[in-house]
Amino acid sequence: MIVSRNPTDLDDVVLEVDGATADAFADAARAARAAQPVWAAVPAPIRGQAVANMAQIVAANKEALARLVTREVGKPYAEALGEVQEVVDTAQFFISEGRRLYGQTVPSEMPDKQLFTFRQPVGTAAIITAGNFPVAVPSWYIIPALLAGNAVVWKPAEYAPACGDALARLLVAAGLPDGVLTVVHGDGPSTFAGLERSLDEGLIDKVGFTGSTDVGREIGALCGRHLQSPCLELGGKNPLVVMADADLDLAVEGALFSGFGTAGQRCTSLGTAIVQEAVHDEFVLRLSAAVGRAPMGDPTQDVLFGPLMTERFLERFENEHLNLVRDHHALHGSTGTGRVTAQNPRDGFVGGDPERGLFAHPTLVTGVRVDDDIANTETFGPIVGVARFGDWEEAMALANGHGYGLSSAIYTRDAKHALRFREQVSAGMVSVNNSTSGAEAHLPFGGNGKSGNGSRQSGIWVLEQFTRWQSMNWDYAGKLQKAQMDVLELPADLAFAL
Ligand code: UN1
Repeated sequence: MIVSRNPTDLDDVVLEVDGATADAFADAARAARAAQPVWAAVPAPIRGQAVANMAQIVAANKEALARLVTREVGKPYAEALGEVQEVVDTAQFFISEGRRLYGQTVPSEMPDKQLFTFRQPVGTAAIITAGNFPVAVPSWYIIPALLAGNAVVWKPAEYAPACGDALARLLVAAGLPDGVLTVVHGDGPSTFAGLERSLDEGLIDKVGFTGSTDVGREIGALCGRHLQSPCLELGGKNPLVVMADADLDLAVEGALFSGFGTAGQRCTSLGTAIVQEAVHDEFVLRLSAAVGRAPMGDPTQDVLFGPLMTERFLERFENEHLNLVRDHHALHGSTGTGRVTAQNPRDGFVGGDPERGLFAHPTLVTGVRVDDDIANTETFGPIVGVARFGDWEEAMALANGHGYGLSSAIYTRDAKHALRFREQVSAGMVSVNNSTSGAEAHLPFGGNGKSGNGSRQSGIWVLEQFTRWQSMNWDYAGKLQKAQMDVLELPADLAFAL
């Protein structure tokens, strides 16, 4: 049984649902496999019309869906509204892609022969998503996959099943035939077993996964054994470099939002602020004051961040991530560390009794060095490191040394620093004078190294994940023309004897 609870008030059970067995997962994949050709036969502009309906239906249910996001994962309501809007934006982008999905005409090396390319749907996609963006990130996969003529089996996070059901209901209501989009709930092990069984039986053609690097590795290995390349969107240790010439208040604001917004539970959340010597102490002073003042608490009110999403995240925050703090570090930012309780209160906590929920003090850790565990571990919670640097090489070592490569930011007034940073940073996404988080729905999203396998979501780029190129040649010469034959004789005076 999967029980989803409101992380602001654990007595509030949002949904109880039976978890699917591996067999049930494979059954859903089989049904999707059967439904897919029917859907693929619908002309792409008409599939685009279904996506237009999705945009309208989700927009019409925006507040209700956002309230559910806030209730189920504790995301502040204003952010939850933005998240639902991102689903609408994604749908709006793909409506007209139904009228494009362009292929190409390509010149042939033969006379009387023409060459073409077509985008073909991949087939059946299994999408497995995290709960920190319980509707927006799933929509980044599901909407383009459907538009391109695929069928989808979606496994939402086990701590956000109600958001999963709600979004799927809205999308299906847009006019999808039965079996084209199915939600399967399950825990990690049964989902993995179901995926393995479905791949073994040839029922799944593409896997999309957003989650941890460790699980991504296992999914990558499983897909690799089946000669498939999944779309993997994994963790990050996103750097934010502050140059001495930066607008310091802007940098502080960006660090506060990307470090502690969503309680640090974004794959694009700030990992380490990397601050040039000359402004380091002033930056720390201003950022710790800002963290100290930041409103946290009840996510239905006007707060920077609410609770951690599940007990598992709070437990890891307290027992693993806070344990990365060493003697040479100093802590700032709150009136305590760890869980917010009556004995360990947060000054200015917004809302009722924090002990009813899963609230954690925001923690700023200064004195971080390049080899520290905290500089190299994704922490996925309200904890941010600060490191100081002297020269550029030191800054880049801190920015890239951890081996992740998702998002990054630099604050500077000098174009040459910004451009050099873009060139040298390992991240797939770079912000200049903006926070590490806050991707837009139509710009490529994805990472390198431990953050993914180079796949990209969003905009036209995600179509590479959910379509395959098919090429066609059409010969009307009426006789066999052989390609790859040496048709042009070199003039004799160009033929050297080597
Ligand atoms: C994620 O945390 O998995 O860039 C995605 C952002 C969001 C997406 C984050 N729009 O912060």
